[in-house]
Amino acid sequence: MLSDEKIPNNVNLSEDRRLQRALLQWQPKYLDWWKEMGPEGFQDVHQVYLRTAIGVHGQDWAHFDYVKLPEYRWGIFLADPVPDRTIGFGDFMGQPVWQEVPGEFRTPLRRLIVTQGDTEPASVEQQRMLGHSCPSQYDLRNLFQVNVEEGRHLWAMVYLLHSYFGRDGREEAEDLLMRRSGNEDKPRILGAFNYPVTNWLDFYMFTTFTDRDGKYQLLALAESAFDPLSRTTRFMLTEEAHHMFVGETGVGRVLERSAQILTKTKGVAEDVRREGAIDIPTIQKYLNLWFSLSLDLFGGEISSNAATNFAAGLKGRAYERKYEDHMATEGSYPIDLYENDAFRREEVPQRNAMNEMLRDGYIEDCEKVAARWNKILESYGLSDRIKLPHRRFHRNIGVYAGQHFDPEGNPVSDEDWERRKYEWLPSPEDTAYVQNLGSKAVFEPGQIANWIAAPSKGIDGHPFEFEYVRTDG
Ligand code: BYC
Repeated sequence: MLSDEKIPNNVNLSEDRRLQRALLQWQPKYLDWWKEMGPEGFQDVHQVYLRTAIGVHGQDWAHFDYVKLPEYRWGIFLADPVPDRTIGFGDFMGQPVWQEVPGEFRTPLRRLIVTQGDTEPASVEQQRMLGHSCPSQYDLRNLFQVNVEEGRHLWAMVYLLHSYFGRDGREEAEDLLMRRSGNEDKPRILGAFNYPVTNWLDFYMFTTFTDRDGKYQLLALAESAFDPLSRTTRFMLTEEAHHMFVGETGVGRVLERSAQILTKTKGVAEDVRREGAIDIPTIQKYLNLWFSLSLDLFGGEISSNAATNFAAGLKGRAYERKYEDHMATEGSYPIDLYENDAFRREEVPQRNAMNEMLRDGYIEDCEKVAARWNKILESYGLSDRIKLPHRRFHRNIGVYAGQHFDPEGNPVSDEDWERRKYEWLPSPEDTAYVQNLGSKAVFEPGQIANWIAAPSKGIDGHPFEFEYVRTDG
């Protein structure tokens, strides 16, 4: 029986019988989905040392304990309301925020919530086989932590759909469990969430770059005039930070292992592979892949959807307060188009360029990550550096889709692209190599695969050697 105790929450679930009933009907379907599409092979006997959200305040918002994955307590938490909060941007700027959905914005708001919600189960589906190739117990635990929290983020969006969108919302909540990442007939909504994540380098890049899109989209939704969406996404950001930590430190440790080998052999990329680790040029190709896939998640550079969402107060910009002009009705934003073999700068009305502005902040954030990775290489005395590709590189959405650019952003012909693409993106051989490293999965506490450096510390004050995953009996 679903009760307050069974769904940890701070939304007075026990006092809302209608919502309780709706969630009661959805919960078993969610669990069926989790058992079918969640981490493969780790559902029954494994107990995982996991963080579970139990509130939204200070240090006490989560607690750590061993739990079997299907028994994780997925809860519903909203950040505390901001007293007298008013709308911070768009046509309704200064008016009180909404506690209900205005009829005229029902469809676009539902669409935003569904799109956000769809990414959460998608990522769990993409990562479901990774447990079998893990480089350490510590990493295995982090994978599952990310997975259960994406599950909780799905709950967060389903809570909004059930609470505020009536029958349509309930139907959408069901559909969120029906689509499948990479399935041709019923794919997930956004491109990157249908792309296979088949090895741990994919996973670390995904959690660095794709989860970071999550950060920026959640920041933009946290500005929403629809207060329940704002409060829900604000709390989701707390969990998102750990996912990006897993990604950034994961890639950092792969780079570090490479650097250790290069300094030892005073050698070249081939030595790294000969020693069974991942060479820097291959790491760069995976970076190019996941950064570009994630750039697409911001939508088109010139977007009337984005303009409508901003005007209506549904979705703002990340850190909206840092802007002086919250109306964005005047002035323009320059976008470089490539047409008839030449670049042409188009001045786009600001509201139509909201996706691009959000992407700018994201790229700036990613630059900082790349700089921190390069510090690792520098600390080993290496001159090798990794670099973000240009925003035009390998794009499938927006004004650069259907054209080819190299990682510096220079146009390349279709023929040159075909000839050179595996200089820039993982080739089938690269993928086979990286994939094969996972055939020697490491499950013993304190052990680490040869292709990655151990982390500098463990989780929740425990050392790396701690038994983060144990089996019954
Ligand atoms: N793939 O006006 P446009 C996360 C569609 S990640 C496929 O250019 P718009 C997480 C678009 O739907 C964060 N289709 O863009 C991370 C539209 O279709 P319709 C997820 C795409 O609408 C890791 C058409 O192209 N949250 O949380 O302004 C693990 C024209 O669209 C794509 C959100 O995305 C694409 N990449 O912006 C777990 C926030 N891009 O209407 C979780 C909510 C665009 O013509 N979503 N299209 O049929 C949004 O704000 C917007 O939907 C988007 C698109 C920013 C995604």
